[in-house]
Order: sequence, then C-alpha cells, then structure tokens
Amino acid sequence: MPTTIEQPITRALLISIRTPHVTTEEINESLAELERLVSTLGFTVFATQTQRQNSTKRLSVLGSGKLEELARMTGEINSLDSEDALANIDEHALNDFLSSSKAKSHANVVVFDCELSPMQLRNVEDILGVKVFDRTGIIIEIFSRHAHTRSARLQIELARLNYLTPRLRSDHSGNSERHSGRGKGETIFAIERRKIRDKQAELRRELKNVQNEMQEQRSSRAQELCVALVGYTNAGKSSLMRALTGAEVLIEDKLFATLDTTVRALSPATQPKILISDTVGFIKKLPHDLVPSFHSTLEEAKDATLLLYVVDAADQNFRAQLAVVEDVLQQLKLASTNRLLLLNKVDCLTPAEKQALTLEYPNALQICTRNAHDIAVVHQVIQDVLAEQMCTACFNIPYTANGIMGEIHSKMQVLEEQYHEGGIRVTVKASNVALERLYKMLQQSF
Ligand SMILES: Nc1nc2c(ncn2[C@@H]2O[C@H](COP(=O)(O)OP(=O)(O)OP(=O)(O)O)[C@@H](O)[C@H]2O)c(=O)[nH]1
Ligand SMILES: [Mg+2]
Repeated sequence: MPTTIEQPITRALLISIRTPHVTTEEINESLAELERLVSTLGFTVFATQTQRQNSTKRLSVLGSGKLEELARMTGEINSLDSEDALANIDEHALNDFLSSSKAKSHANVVVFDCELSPMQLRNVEDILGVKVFDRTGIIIEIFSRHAHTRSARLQIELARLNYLTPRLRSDHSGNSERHSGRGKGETIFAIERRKIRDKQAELRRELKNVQNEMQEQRSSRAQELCVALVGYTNAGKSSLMRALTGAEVLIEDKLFATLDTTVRALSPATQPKILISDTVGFIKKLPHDLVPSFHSTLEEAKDATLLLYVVDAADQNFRAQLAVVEDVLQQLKLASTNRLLLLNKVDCLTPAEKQALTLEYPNALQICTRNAHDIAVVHQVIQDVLAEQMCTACFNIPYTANGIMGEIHSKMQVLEEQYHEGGIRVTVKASNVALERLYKMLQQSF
C-alpha cells in the first residue's frame, strides 16, 4: 500500500490554506491540532506555512511561487543552485554535503490541513517530490494504528481502502498490460483496484457479522444502567474511566488513544450495577470516510441513560471542542439524553480561572481525574442522577419463584425486604426497563 509511513525521523512541513471567512484564530487552532495529530504519528514538525487562497479546490492547490518555496524546503529544488558558489568544492565533498544537508535540513513529508482530492495530492507530490498527506490521510493513519478490536479494525480498514483507492497511483504507468484470466488488456493497476473492491466487499460482510454479535451483546445489557463518557479527543475520558472503574484502559497524551469502546462496572460497586463506557474521542473536521465508523463506535452511547461530557478545561479551545461534541451528538440523535458536564484538568487552572468557569457553567462539575475526592463526587453524582430516573415499586415474591431475588439484587436497589408466610415483600427502586422485565418474570413464574 503506498501510504505506509516509514520510520525513522519524519520531518513534516505543515501547510494551511487560508480561505476567506476563516479567521486567523481558527487557522492557528486547527494548525495546533494538526501538529498534535502528526506528533501522535511520531512525526516532528519541520515548519509551518500558511497561504491565502480563494478556495482549497485549485488543482495545483497553491500558487507557483509558494510551491517553489516549498519545493526548496523538501529539497526538490536545490537552494544552493548558484553554481558559482560551489565551483571550488570538490565533487566528493559536494555530494557528501548535499546528502547530509538533504537528510537533515529538508522536510520529507508535507501535510495539508484540509482535504485534498486525489488529483490535487498527485499534483503537489509531483512538484514537491515527497509524500504528501492531507488531514484525512493523517487521521486515517492514526485510526488504523490505534484500532484494536475486530470491529474497530474492520471499520478502519474499510475507511482506509475507501480513502486510498482513488489515490492509488498507477505507478505501472497503465501500460503494463497483463493477459490475465479477467481478459486481455487488463492493466496491473486495474487488477489492483479490482482486488481492493473484492477486499472491501469481504470486509463489509465480516463487519455486518461482527455488528450483529455486538448488537446481541448490547441487548443483553438493555436493562442495565449505562453511563457513557463522551468528549473531544484527549479530554481525559479514559483517565476518568480508569478512576471510576479500575479498568486498565489506555491513557496517553495522544489524539485518538482510544478507538475501541470499553464497558466496565462502576467501582466501588453500586446496587443496581452501573456500567460505564469509554468511547472514541471527537475531532473537528472528521474525515468524511470515517464518519460511519466513528458513529458506530458510539453505538454504546445510544443505550446510555446518562452522558458524561468530559472537557479539557485547561485547553483554551475547549468551548469550540464542546460545540463539536454537541454537533455530533445531535447527528446521533443523542442531544436529549441526560447529561452532565465535567470540566476536567482543573488542576492546571488558577483559582480565578476556576471561579470564572463556575460562573460560566454553574451546573458543571470541576474535576481532576487524579484527585480521589473529585472521583468520589463524580461517583456519587452518577448515582444521584440515575436515582432520579428510577421509580419505586413493591412486589410480593413467592418463595417458590426461582432466580427472581437474584435478578432484583443485581438490577435494582432494594429499599426494604419483609419476610411473610407467603413470600418476601420487597420495595425496590429501579429503572422502568428493569421493573417491566421483573413484572414479566413474575407473571411467567406463576
Ligand atoms: N493535568 C491533568 N491531566 C489529565 C487529567 N486527566 C487526564 N489527563 C491527561 O490527559 C491526557 C489524555 O488523557 P486520556 O484519558 O487518554 O484522554 P481521552 O479523552 O481518553 O483521549 P482519547 O482516547 O485520545 O480520545 C493524558 O496525558 C492524561 O494523563 C487531569 O485531571 N489533569
Ligand atoms: Mg481514551
């Protein structure tokens, strides 16, 4: 596959195209995020360049002067073209000098902070002489490195193939015809494309099976109380997940550290049991190809009774990030689910900043995932919010009804238990779904 990123040191030249209606602030925020994305892949940032353009649709992407300037930075055009300056250096020394200077003082990858068409990518690659990525390519690369579960891997592989197929370069120049079984004249390039299409069909079939299995798992949890952690990438969702459940989830100062949803019970254990799920982080300008896979990794949040919005309050762009989260949750029709805003990383804020946030977000909790007291507060608030949504009911359970008391203790909060001749009279607090299920079980047991 042509887009495999090679080690060692990749020096990335980041380019932003400033179109009308985009503010300098937005450009800088987006570039700062791109910087974090490329460093998540292990690239170092060689330089950052911005150019004004009316749109990002121009076939050569940038103006010829700018492209020439960039080609010098990638070493495609030698900046020491003044032959006079080199006239007195012997050829051996000159070669050594050029190769070492090319190795160290040039960018070997160019990354655009926008989406480019396959044709645009090809054009700039030809001019700059190095691998060119757009923002989508970078995010897809991160996703494919970080996906671990079968479902996440299948989804990313599909998105990756969708992205790469139109970008495949016919390096065989389209002339190398092969008389293959599929008919005379089919080029190697066409064969590669066909193989990719077959692979995509196979992945879709496999994904369908995995999704059916996951749906079954989710329906078996339907009566449980679920809380989903949602939020922008790097906000601290996995850190909170670990603190609330003890789950050994991956925590990293990287974007998209988590791509697979993890579900664990809240700990110390509650009655009824409360499940917490850690989900994929959100990002601005999510590549179009990744939207379906991103949405399906958020399926878990659809069953949640409560959404915890985790926000990195120490990030000065957190308001814009919160807007992205809102937007995606609206698309997923989750905007009306009960929610609690958690302003995380307040250990990085001054008392005055915290005070200002209290005024701005009076209903939010300010927390630090490393602070045991804050975690205990979140633990309690989760129980309180869920308790508000539960109803109280009273049942007479005959001693002969097998398994019902077990069901009650695992799914409900028992407020009172009285033993009578005919059975146990229990007063419980539980979700409507759990209560309905219990009614049905009781009817069947008579
Ligand atoms: N200062 C500070 N850092 C925190 C806090 N909580 C988490 N972090 C750090 O923030 C970074 C990201 O944390 P994660 O828990 O991996 O974030 P995430 O939201 O799961 O990120 P993705 O999985 O990439 O979406 C890590 O370096 C954590 O150590 C906190 O309360 N204070
Ligand atoms: Mg995470």
